[in-house]
Amino acid sequence: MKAGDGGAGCLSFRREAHVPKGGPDGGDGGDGGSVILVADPQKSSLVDYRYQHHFSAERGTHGQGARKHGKDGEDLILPVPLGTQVRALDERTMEPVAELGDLTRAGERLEVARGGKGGYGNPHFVTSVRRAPAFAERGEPGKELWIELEMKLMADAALVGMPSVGKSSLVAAMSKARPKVASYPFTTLIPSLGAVRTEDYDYVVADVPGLIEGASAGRGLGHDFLRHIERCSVIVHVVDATGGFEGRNPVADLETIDVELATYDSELATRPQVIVANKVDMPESAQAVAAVAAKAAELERPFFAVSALTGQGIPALKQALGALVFEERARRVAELADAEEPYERIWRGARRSDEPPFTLVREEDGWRIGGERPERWVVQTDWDNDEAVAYLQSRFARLGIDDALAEAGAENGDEVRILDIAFDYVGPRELADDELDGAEGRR
Ligand SMILES: Nc1nc2c(ncn2[C@@H]2O[C@H](COP(=O)(O)OP(=O)(O)OP(=O)(O)O)[C@@H](O)[C@H]2O)c(=O)[nH]1
Ligand SMILES: [Mg+2]
Repeated sequence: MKAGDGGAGCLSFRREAHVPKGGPDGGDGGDGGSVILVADPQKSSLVDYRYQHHFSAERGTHGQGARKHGKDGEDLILPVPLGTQVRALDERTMEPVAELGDLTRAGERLEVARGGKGGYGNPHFVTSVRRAPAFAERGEPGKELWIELEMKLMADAALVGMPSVGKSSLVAAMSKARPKVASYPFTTLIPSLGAVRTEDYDYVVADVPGLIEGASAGRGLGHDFLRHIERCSVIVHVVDATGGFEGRNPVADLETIDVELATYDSELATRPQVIVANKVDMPESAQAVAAVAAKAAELERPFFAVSALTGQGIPALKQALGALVFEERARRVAELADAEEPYERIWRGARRSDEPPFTLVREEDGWRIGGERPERWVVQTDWDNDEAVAYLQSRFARLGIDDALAEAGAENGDEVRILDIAFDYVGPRELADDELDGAEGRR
């Protein structure tokens, strides 16, 4: 991914017949476009990125005379399916080195490579004593990096409920998946996914490890798995119509789990939910089925009585759940189209706001300066222009780099490096007035 370079600021002075000594009037360079990934519910795979591997955003154009600013480059927007994980790769080893993001919500955006800032034109460097600055800034190069995209399968519907109610058995009954099923609680340790197919619908269900009272506070295996439910558009709430282990009351269980979901995230309480009473093959289930059905009616939620063991009621559940999932998908697409501001998250690199303005490291035969600002200043300096270089030195001094070097024991003639540029250290010096009176503008 290559973001657009910033355009160069312009070095120019007004020239008109009746103005003998025109003032500086170089325009600023435009900012380069960024490369942005966006989660698109209409994409179902990463096939667009299988054969094309290089993507770049537009560069900003250069500033011109008469204070004409350059144009900003267009961002490059790359659609990816929901459930795409994004990692930065080391450019030599191609091994992942950082998680950049996880695009799970329709419209979620991730800026993976930021466009370079445009350089300032020479009017920005006017001070009381430097009336005619004969330099301008170069544009900042756009960020460039290799990334890896991985599409994690995301479930449309999550099966939740107390342990041993038969969630994994239901995944097995609805799909070709064969998750582990056993008669003791907490058999499922990580969610298992099953692809459900009916004549009309394709969708994915996941079972979730059994939830218990207090799950939202981290009891049982709860907490980690409630996260998975957040991603699903429909909740399938499963209860055991036999009372199951410990001879439970399915209606009370239903209420308990609802409270846990709502406590974890109040939005989960409004998520479309269907209620499934499982194990209706067992004769003792009849009374509980009627009670759960009544509760479902009261809550105005669709209700299904099924048996994962015999398959009774499973085709009807698959069909109705498919219709609901597709309805939800359509609703989310429409919602996205209406959204004024798409849900946006921007990755701003590993830098933190409380980071020091620069770093100073002793190297074997010299010193190395790092940091976002000094590095950007260096790449934006026109090294063929002495005045620009002098201005850069004054910027360093103002940032405190000279003092830090002196304090660290730098000696005259030591080499000081920033990126791939090396300077000779010339010892502490007094700042001239015009150096203190700098035009920093937005930087
Ligand atoms: N009779 C009967 N038994 C069932 C049915 N569904 C599941 N079971 C049994 O119930 C027990 C628990 O089933 P699982 O599918 O492992 O339950 P789970 O909800 O996934 O359990 P955890 O993963 O531990 O939360 C097993 O012994 C299953 O054989 C059913 O429809 N009828
Ligand atoms: Mg299970």
